[in-house]
Amino acid sequence: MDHLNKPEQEISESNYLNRRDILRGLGYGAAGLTALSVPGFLRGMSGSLLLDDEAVKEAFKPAIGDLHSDLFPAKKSEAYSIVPRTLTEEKVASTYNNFYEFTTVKNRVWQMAKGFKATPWKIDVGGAVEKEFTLDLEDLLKLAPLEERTYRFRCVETWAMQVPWTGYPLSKLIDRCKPLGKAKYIKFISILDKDRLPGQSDPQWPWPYFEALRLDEARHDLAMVCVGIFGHALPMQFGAPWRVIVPWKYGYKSPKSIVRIEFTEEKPSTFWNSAIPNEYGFYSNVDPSKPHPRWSQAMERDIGTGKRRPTLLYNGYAEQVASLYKGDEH
Ligand SMILES: Nc1nc2c(c(=O)[nH]1)N[C@H]1C(S)=C(S)[C@@H](COP(=O)(O)O)O[C@H]1N2
Ligand SMILES: [Mo]
Repeated sequence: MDHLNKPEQEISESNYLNRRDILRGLGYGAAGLTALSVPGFLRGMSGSLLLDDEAVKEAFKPAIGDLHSDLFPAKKSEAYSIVPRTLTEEKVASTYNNFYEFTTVKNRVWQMAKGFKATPWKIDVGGAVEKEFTLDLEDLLKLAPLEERTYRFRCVETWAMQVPWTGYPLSKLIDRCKPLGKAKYIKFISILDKDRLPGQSDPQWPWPYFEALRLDEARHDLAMVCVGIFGHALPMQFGAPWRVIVPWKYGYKSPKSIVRIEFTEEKPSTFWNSAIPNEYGFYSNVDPSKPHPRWSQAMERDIGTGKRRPTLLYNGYAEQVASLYKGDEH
């Protein structure tokens, strides 16, 4: 695997994360590794490479246990089952995550999330809706037929993968929420639970995680309510019991473990935009021609093969979504 030895420029959404935090996170002391070796070492190590099969199976366990296991695996979507690339292996995708509520160290998220119970779960719906109400997990899972869709996924940090998500179009959930005609945006708020989420003790972040979409983006057929991956309900590291998946945008626009939805007339702020406004905008559509202030977006790295390839405009979904945007909306 060529990426194992390749020293790379350190790419991280969190600009304050320093080398000592990384080493501590990996369980190493400060001695022994040279500064140059660290970023390459971290990048190349998907975690799974060092794990035996038994340990990795822990990473595949649904955070809702056996509940509703009869709904999985769901039927493959005819429209979205083919990806012109190799599917990312489950053990790779399940051990390389961004979920800052647990830790900023990607290959440790799954271990810290192990045993986290995502039941019971409630979702409050509010803001510009006919009537505020609360959904439970069963309502959410049965709101529309589940299907499996294989999408490309691209983090703003330049890593990328291809995985089969299970869920249904977000538009079905929006319809169920009955937003008022004046609603223009949908906002998602993730779980807040300092006792169970160690990352939320870090005061540098505006907890809880929150994200938003323009309502017409959210209603696009590609945008998904996601409740499963690789044919089973979501393990915690993927944002159990449900998250949103928006495959043409950078990964941070796909919020995990959502407990509240709000409809608004004004454009909401978002977690990353409020934390580091000059680096993360609202639209955040994947675009190889628009560099991040600290790195190029021209190329991406596949976490399965370690290979680099050119980034695709709208992450390869330009044909479907380009018409949603005017020139300045990136
Ligand atoms: N609640 C919450 N949602 C989140 C994040 C997070 O830290 N917290 N990270 C985001 C980022 S930066 C990415 S790239 C994706 C990663 O999704 P994955 O770990 O399932 O691949 O989740 C996004 N959703
Ligand atoms: Mo990301």
